[in-house]
Amino acid sequence: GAHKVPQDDRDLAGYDEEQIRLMEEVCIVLDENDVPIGSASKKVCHLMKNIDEGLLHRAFSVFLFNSDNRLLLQQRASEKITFPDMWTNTCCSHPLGIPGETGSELSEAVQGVRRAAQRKLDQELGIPAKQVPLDDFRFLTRIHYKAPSDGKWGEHEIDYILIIKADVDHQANPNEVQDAKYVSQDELKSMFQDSSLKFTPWFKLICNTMLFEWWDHLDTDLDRYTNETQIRRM
Ligand code: DMA
Ligand code: MN
Repeated sequence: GAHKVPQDDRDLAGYDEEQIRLMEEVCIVLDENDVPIGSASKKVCHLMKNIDEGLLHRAFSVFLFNSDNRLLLQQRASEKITFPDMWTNTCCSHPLGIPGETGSELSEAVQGVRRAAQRKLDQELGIPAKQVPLDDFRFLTRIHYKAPSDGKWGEHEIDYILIIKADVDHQANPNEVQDAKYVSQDELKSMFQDSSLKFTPWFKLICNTMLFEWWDHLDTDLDRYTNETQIRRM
């Protein structure tokens, strides 16, 4: 039979070996209401030809603030297949179609993305799990968005937004992250003025709509923004 091995995959030829391997991860395929309807590889979920046919998957975005309310940003590695070299929020990825990370009830799904967030903060940034306890991740809302990367690849996700306040140790995994830094609101706004810097589309979307309002309310009444049940279509 015509069994395809990943190394012979023409969609992935020329990319970093580790990032090619990660394209075999199993993502959660959704309907428009965030109900899981199946699973597909990370590769299949991020090919624009599939996205153009409506394929949608579950994701998360973490915004980690230290005790001075500075936000940890990362610059994606050049090895990333989608959105390489761009500055973005602390950590983004996908809950996998495995026990503990998936679910159809909102509370179960949130718990699943918390586990995935803890897993990826360690894998991308070397942040020990015990410094980011599951219960400390606050779920804000879900964003349904679509964004092309380079023509061949892109995103089409329902993205769970998580905020955590924690003072952490971090050491970037260079295959994922080429730079990381904490910024104040003013420092982030001046980064946006620097035309030599590129930002991911989902980070820009969240910054242009909700981030600075949440940021202003971190220590006072963030509760009024948490556990939103409506999916924001953007
Ligand atoms: C995917 O992020 C998730 C969002 C919200 C865009 P990513 O491309 O960084 O995923 P991964 O780290 O798993 O490659
Ligand atoms: Mn994705």
